[in-house]
Amino acid sequence: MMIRVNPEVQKALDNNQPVVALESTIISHGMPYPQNVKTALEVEAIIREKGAVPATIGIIDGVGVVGMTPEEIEEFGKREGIIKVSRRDLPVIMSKKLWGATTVATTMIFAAKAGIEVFVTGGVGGVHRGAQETFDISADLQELAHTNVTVICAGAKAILDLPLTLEYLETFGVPVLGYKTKELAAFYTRTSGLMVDYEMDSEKEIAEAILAKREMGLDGGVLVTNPIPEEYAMNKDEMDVAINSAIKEMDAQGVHGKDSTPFLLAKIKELTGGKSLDSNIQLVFNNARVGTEIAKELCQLRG
Ligand code: PSU
Ligand code: MN
Repeated sequence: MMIRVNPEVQKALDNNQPVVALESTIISHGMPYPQNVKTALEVEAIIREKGAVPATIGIIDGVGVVGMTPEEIEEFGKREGIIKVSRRDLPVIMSKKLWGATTVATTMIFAAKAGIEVFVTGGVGGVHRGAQETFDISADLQELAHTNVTVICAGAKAILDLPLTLEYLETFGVPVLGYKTKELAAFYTRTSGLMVDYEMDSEKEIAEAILAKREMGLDGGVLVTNPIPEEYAMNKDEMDVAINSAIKEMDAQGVHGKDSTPFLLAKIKELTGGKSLDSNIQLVFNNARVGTEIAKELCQLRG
C-alpha cells in the first residue's frame, strides 16, 4: 500500500464535498516545535470551520498518508530525523519505509492521486538567487508545470529570485493569479514590485479559471498568490536586511540544495527576533480561508 486516504477525506471526495490539502515540510522543517504543531492544527480548524475537510499529507513508514490524524501531526512536529521529501526523494523514502515530510511538490503528487484539487501552504519554492550559477530551482515549479492541483500561497519569499521565478512559471504555462491584487505578494510583505498574470476579485472567478483549465485538458497547476494581511506584514526594509544577511551566512557555511530553504527560514526568524514566524503563521491562516472558499466554489461549479 503506497497511499492511505483518511476515510473522512475519501467520503468527502466521493460526495463532491470540498477538501483542502496541506503539506508537512512546513511542520517538520518550516517552523520550530511546538508552534509548528499548534499552527498545523489551527489551520485544520479554520478549514473545518469554513466548511471543508482538511487533509494534511505526509509519509509515515513509507506510506503516503492523505489526511493525518492530530496524533500523527503531533508526532510529525516532534520527531527527529524526518526527511524532507521532494519528487526525487520519494521512491527511496517509500521503498525503505521511512518517515518523510512532503514539500509542495510531493504534496501535490499525493493530492492529485487522491483527487484533491486545492492545496493551501505558506510559500512555494522557486528559482533561487544565483540560480544562473547554482542551478538551484525548486522542484515545486516543475510540479506546478505538470500536476493538476491549485496551490494557494502568500507569494514567494524574497530569499528567491522573484522575477526569474515568474519567468519560469510563464515558460511552463502556470497561471499566476493574484487574489484581489495585481502585485505578486512576497510572503512576509504584501508587495514585490512585480505583477501577477491576472488579478482575480473573488474565489468564484478563480474556481472558474481552474475549471476552464481542466476542461481544456491543460495539465498542470494554478498558483494563487494571496498577500499577507496588512496588520501582520513585516517591514520591507527590515526584511531585506534580514534576508541578505541570512543568505550571506548560508553561503559562508556552505549550506546548499535541499537544506537551503529550512536554513534561511530559521535564520530569518532568529534575525527578526521571532517576528517572521508570527507573520508566517498568520499568512498560512489567511491562505486557508481563501483556499477553502475556492474548494467550495469548485464543488458548486462541478455540482
Ligand atoms: N516556503 C516556506 N516555508 C516552507 C517551504 C517553502 O515559506 O516550509 C518549504 C515547502 O515545503 C516547499 C519547500 O515546497 O520548502 C521548497 O524547498 P526547495 O526550495 O528545497 O524545493
Ligand atoms: Mn533547491
